[in-house]
Amino acid sequence: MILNTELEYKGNLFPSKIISYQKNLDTLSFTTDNNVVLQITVQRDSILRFRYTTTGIFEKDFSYAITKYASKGYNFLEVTEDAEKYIITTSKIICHVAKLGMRTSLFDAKDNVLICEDELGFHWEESYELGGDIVKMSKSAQEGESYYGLGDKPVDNNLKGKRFENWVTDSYAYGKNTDPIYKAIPFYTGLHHKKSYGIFFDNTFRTFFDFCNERRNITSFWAQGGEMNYYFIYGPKMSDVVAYYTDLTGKPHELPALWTLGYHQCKWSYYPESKVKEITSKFRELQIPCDAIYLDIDYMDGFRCFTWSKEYFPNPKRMVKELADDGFKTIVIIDPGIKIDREYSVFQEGMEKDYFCKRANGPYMKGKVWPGECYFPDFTNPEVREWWSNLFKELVEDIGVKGVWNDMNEPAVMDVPGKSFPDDVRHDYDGNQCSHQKAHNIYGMQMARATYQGLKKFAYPKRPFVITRAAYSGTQRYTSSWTGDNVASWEHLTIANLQAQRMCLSGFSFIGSDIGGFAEQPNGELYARWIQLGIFHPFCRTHSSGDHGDQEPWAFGSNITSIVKKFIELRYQLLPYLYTAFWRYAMEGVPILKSLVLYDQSDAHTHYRNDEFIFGEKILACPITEPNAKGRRMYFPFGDWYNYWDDELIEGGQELWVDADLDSMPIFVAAGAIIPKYPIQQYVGEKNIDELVLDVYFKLGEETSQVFEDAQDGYDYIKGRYSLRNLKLLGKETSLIIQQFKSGKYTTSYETLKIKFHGLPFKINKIQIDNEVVLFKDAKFSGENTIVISKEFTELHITA
Ligand code: MIG
Repeated sequence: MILNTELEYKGNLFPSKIISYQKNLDTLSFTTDNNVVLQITVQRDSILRFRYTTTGIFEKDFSYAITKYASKGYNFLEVTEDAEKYIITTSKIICHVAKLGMRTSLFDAKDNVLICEDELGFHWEESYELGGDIVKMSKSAQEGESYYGLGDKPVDNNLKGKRFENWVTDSYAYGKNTDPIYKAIPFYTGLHHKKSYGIFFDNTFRTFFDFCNERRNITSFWAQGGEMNYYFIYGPKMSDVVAYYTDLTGKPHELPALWTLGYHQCKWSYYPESKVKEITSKFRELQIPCDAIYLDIDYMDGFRCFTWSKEYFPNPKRMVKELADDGFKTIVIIDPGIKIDREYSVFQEGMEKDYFCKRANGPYMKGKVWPGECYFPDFTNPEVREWWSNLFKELVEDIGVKGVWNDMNEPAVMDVPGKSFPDDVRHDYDGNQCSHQKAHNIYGMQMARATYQGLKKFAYPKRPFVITRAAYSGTQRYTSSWTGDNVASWEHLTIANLQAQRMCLSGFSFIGSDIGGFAEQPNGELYARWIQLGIFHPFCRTHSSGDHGDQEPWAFGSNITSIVKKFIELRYQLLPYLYTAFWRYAMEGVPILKSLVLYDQSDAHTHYRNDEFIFGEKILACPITEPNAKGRRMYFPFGDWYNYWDDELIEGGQELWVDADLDSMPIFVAAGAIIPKYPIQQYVGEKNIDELVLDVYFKLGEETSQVFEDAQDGYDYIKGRYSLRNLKLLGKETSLIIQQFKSGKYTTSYETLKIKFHGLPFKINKIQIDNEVVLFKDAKFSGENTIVISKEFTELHITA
């Protein structure tokens, strides 16, 4: 008898010849004679979904990433064939599917330029260990192609030449190029011949992306299980690709309360209560604006979630109220690990209701985290999410906590290989039971989602606020995020900049880093430089591990304190500008930070830039990321730019030296921009806004700007109670016209606009509003290039 226990190695397997084709409304199916089916679904004219199975049968179609609000529908669809291929045409894309081998090529429908083309195309390897297939896709890189995106990768903007893995991982003190780290966002954009497209590989298993690393002209992606299931998204503008991806995986379900865009102060940990109060009082004493104060794990009783340490926080409700009276919102951390403790109600309930994750053969998934041995709720079960959301009732409704910070939700487990659950742990996956291999990358997302549901319920009628560390595509619908345990080093300041830009390009704009660094301690110079970058990040929070000394704005001497104060004040002045950018992100998926390549992809100089970025629509910022710098060189994208500090005009399309001592940083405003500003407040809502400042930057020609305002919290804006000013500027040699188109039913608290002109090439001789001449004294014009006019104006006309 011959015994053979060696596995037969079949290697890569390929689709053979297409033998049948079917069209069912928006879905086209192609079947090969070796039983591979390719389903192409037309999501929109510019989005095609490609789904493959090797068994003739597809899994149940389920995705945590795709939102039910995603736009669907197309204007045009035609399928034809010739001897070699099928040809699918929408109004934006032409797709060829080869009859032999099933390879696809995608073209711009307008000019027939080849955008994206299979090399080997779809292929697979059978996986004896895991069952199913390792699914693979390879594409030919086009000439001069660059790649961007992939979530939180701490690498240079352009991904070309690198290989990555997506497996959500607790990564204390990660460094440049560490991979993978906390997030799995399997979405990238490609750019060549000035045209951009995106690929979203919606597969939650461990996935890999190779951008011309293994083979010089080949880009590939693959997963350790599940289906080859990806969306091809065509621009050709990269900003549209990102907006379409964000539409598909979801925009934030509501605008953030304005205060969440203020400055946040955090540390591991501020306790007891007296320490918290000492910190908050110091902010007010020094008049450094701050809206939120954080309680890290030590506020709890033995790290039991939803409890308080009686010793450190004897009366949380009173404390939270007192902090609120002083303008501080209290935010608390909540981890997934539930302490094994029969006296602890959350543990009891989780046991009674069978809500904790289990191993393949039945035992609970036991793991050590801060509380000691813990069990972990299966957040992939909708009933568990509902239960979890209700646990926030007391914290939010009764005690008055305003935000919840989800940490360790990769999930992180201490002292075990892989620092997480083993692969065999079972998950409900919303009724699609599976192992941790499939659920790992979305576990943290589902925890954040359940937390969000709780906040939404109990903070009502105010808006929810959640922060998460782990994320998968689509998590941006529920929560903000930070970049995890970084380090107080100059290199990490660069990394924070790259990560925030990359997250914005990956559909997740509500992002920030631990300002100053989590591990180790920055010196004052590094801290000041980091604050300068941090005020341009949508989420703006100082956080540190605390074991290396203090990291508050005043911890580095009075010189640094005043620099930090100045920049946090600038953040507060720019709140209406940032809020407007956030509104555009939440409505249209426009990223809040734009890497230069996303801002102007037609300029090849932008393809490898890392440091400069556009904040909102009109502000160009570039952090100083080296010690002892008196300035730096930076690239100016095309257009004219005003230096924010002295209004000097700079012509774009070149690299220049910019002075920036420690009390300054390179900030520029696009010519023609109208930037709204609020007065400096110690916290959002401290002052009644009784005048809106509009900084108007002259341009020869036309430009439009927007200002979006509402009640700053609550849901009335959804019912139309917002104020949107569309402002159109038209500059000529001797005149400037600003037209205002207003919409929305919200009445702003102020009656007047204070307009400050920058770079006016002429002396104001005449002011007209809505075709009537206005006296200088009525417009409070005193020669300073500042006038005050009614907020209701429709046309302002100033002339030499
Ligand atoms: O094992 O809660 O990233 O922000 O301060 C460390 C303590 C757990 C990691 C988080 C960090 C937080 C810390 N946490």
